[in-house]
Amino acid sequence: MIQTAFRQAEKKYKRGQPPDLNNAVDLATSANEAVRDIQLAYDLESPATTTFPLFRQRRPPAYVLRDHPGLLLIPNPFTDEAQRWLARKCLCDCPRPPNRTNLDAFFSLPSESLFELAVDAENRSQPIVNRSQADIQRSDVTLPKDKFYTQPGSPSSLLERQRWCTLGLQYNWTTKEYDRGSSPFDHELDSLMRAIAIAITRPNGTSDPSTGNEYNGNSFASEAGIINYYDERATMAGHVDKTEEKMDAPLISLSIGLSCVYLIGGTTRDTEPTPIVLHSGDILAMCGESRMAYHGVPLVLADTTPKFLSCPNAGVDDYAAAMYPEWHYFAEYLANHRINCNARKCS
Ligand SMILES: O=C(O)CCC(=O)C(=O)O
Repeated sequence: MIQTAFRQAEKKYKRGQPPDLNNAVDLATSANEAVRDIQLAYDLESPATTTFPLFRQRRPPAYVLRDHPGLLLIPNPFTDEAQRWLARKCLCDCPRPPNRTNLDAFFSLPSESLFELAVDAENRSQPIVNRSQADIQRSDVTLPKDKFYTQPGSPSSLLERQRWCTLGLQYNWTTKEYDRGSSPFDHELDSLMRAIAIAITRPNGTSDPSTGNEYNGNSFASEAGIINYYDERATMAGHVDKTEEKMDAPLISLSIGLSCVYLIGGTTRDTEPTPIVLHSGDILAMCGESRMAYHGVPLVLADTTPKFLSCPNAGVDDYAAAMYPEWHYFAEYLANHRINCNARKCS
């Protein structure tokens, strides 16, 4: 069987132990010929919905991949507090009804997130959320829906099996369409995505269309999104996101926790993809023609979560101290997981 160039690259990274990152674009380690500097034409402004600064700079360094016009990268522009806040959003606020997760088909899940339930179960004396003892008992286990799963799952065992959660318009993985009706998209997360969409509008200004993003970010709204949860062995196969009715708006994607190798190819699997190492806090935006490109994650890189996220005492000296009295639980999760949170405009 003939293997496509994309498949070959996926195999190379899945097999490589230790991984060979020599040809990968890694903006944290060196300048790379595969990318070109671009100037953001608009400020990256912290939205009014958050009470602390999300970004370290208004005009952070930004790049476009030379071989993939429209594939824009902003290496971690976030404050440490913002990354902790994002982790909390992705673990506690978003993966709960009416948003769906991969576990919904098999288990009757309670209204709290599995992360909160797992923490409560371990730490009865100081619950992360204020719930009555009766609530905690009830949500101690989650009931199987199907005879295939005969045992109830404990929150912590199910948390390890939580792979994705859908936001806003709920994506139906069977029909590969968005279901009618929608859950509200987290307002603060949407404000953040809008701020990014505005900042990446026509980088270098109108005289340089070669960056590949002509979209006016003021028109952006997060209508659908996915949060992907990767453990150290998890991968995402190459695919194109093309369910959205209109593809002219950027797909904005954020990484938290472990680094990974991300492959970006062309409109068929025959194009050899460019490997990019994505780190915690990096913003990647698929704009213009790159929006139709095959992409995937063949490898998560162990032991790469920054200390301020993986250290149990992180946050004690800053704003996060009040918000995250139970930070060590987040730290434990983030030390060996990557979270990707992405947003799309569909209409
Ligand atoms: O995890 C990533 O960075 C990519 C996620 C992705 O491609 C998707 O959700 O469609």
